[in-house]
Amino acid sequence: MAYDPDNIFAKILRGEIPCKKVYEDDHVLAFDDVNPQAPVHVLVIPKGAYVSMADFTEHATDAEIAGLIRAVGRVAEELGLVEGGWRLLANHGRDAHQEVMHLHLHI
Ligand code: DGP
Repeated sequence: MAYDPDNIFAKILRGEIPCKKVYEDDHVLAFDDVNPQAPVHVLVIPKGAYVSMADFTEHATDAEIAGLIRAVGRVAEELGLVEGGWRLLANHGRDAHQEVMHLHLHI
């Protein structure tokens, strides 16, 4: 599937739609999910244009991949989740009900 630059998370990255930011660096943006399924529900997204984990793992640079994974650990730490525990989830494609076609990891 081709990347659609008008997906909601692309608009958030461009600042065209607001978000409640919890973390940002050169590679990622993390923000509160608009429809939280847990007391803490944050989405971590790469800044690059990747539809899914398959797209990301095939085409992203090593620096982008390391940046995303490191950011996940950092966000969990900064949100105080490490001691109590937390879950990391990515919905991939139609059968997993991926709604937004820009890779996002749910914390
Ligand atoms: P998924 O099914 O994995 O594609 O989940 C998409 C998530 O994105 C869902 O939990 C709701 C969230 N979401 C959708 N639109 C927006 C938005 O405009 N802002 C924010 N913060 N989250 C959104």
